[in-house]
Amino acid sequence: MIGETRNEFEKNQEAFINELNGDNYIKVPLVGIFSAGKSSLLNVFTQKPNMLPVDTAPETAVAYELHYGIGECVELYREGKLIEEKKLNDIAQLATKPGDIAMVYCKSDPIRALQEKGIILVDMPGIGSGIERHDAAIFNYINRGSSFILLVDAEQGSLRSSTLTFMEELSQYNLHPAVLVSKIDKKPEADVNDIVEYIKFQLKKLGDENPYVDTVCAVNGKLDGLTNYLDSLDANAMVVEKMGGKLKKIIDAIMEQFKLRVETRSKDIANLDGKIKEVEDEITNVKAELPTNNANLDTPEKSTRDILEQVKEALIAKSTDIAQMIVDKEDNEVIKATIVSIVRSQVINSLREESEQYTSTLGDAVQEAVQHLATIEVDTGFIEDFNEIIEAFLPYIELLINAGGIWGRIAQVLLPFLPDLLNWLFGKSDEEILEEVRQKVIHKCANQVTTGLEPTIFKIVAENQQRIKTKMQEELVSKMEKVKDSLREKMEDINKSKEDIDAEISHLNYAIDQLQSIKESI
Ligand SMILES: Nc1nc2c(ncn2[C@@H]2O[C@H](COP(=O)(O)OP(=O)(O)OP(=O)(O)O)[C@@H](O)[C@H]2O)c(=O)[nH]1
Ligand SMILES: [Mg+2]
Repeated sequence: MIGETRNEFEKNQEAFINELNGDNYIKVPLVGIFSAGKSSLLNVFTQKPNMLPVDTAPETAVAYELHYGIGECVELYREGKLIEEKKLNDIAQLATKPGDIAMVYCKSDPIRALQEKGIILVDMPGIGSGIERHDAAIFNYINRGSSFILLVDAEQGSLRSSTLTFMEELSQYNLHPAVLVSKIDKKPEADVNDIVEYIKFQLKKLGDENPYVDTVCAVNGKLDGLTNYLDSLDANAMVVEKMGGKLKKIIDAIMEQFKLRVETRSKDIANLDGKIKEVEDEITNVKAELPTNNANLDTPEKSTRDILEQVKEALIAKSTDIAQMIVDKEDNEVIKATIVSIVRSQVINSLREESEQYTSTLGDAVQEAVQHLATIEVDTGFIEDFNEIIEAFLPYIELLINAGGIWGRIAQVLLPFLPDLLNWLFGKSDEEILEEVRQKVIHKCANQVTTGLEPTIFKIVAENQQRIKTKMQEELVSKMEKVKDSLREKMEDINKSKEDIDAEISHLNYAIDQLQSIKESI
């Protein structure tokens, strides 16, 4: 490797190895409405009856990752930094804040066995246990593509809309949770079977072709639904898939450069000096400004309007469900959690779409603009793979969302309006009530929520567009540097014998073949 390729490889290699040496466990968060029995189930699974706090009131406040450790303790992390440590027995005394992660080190053999398989279970705050708590915790795991387990309380009879909405949200991110029906001691077996079938039907409707639905019971120690699912997870294969893809990209970048060098050295190029100078000038120009041929790009204002319109439509589409929850006098926190779930999944998907659209429009424009450059004569393909640019944006909105407290603000908008509704429902028919509440949801909730979101969405969109531009600029400069490296190498050929040049070219070709076979073996 030479020049820019070597620099790039060294950077990529370091990042890759750091990631490989880092936390490569598959995290499996247990989610579900508050009081569904998540912590109770884990207390039975770990064979540590009183380890995790359990109650009928919303109890679990942050994510608890269950690790094996002989010196039993719990460490509280905030934004990746350790801020507090306690004995495991004092777990309930941690001064937690929404979004914190608690690492629990417990002397539990089932946890050790799971960890050796590469899996870490995570106890999560319940849906409806407070917007900030639940959402900050959930977001930490959604982004990392974890496998979720959704606990559904058998006592509820069927799926509540809050649980359904959350299931829908996960499916929008292509995450298909395994569902476990809990507290089955409270229902006759026939009812439990009906619930299982109904949930399977719901999951299939959401695009999960082969849904995993089973039952558990903390009270009777019935764990096979949980253990069978955990046995079915191949953590190693999941890591290989994720890291293998990254390794292939690193290898591709090297191969691409070797091929370019072979090509450059194998053909006659007139006026090499002039060509190198030309490429250098082009690099300077691209560094100063990305050539875009007046692309018809959406302004941040226009993108923000589009996204908010889609959020509003999503809320309107769900307005009957929300109205039904209000009429049924469901817990306010649960209603808010449902609305936030609808808004969040729409915001994320719309932002992703806008990001893809912006990247491809800008990419096409840049490609067109650089067609006539001397550099591109040698190197035809420019940024074939937009995926990396788009992928990079998810962690970025996570930062903004967590920092901006966006979901808390949505909740503030909803707070004053929900209790109000119940006062004027008296004396009307069910249909009338539902329709009136639905209209209120549309007018108050959809409008206010989207207005409240506007500044944050605008900020994300504007920064994201800038990020895409910068990234594309860097990519283009890097491509041009590689062309320059290969032209320089060709310059040196003037002082070499034909045999030496042929030998070096065949060496490069050999390396290309080797890299190809390594790639195929991953
Ligand atoms: N009958 C019965 N009750 C259960 C079972 N599992 C849990 N419970 C009870 O349900 C209540 C809530 O249990 P938790 O384990 O705190 O529920 P959770 O899902 O962790 O709740 P949050 O942390 O608040 O989201 C407690 O009073 C438990 O005793 C079960 O299998 N059967
Ligand atoms: Mg709990």
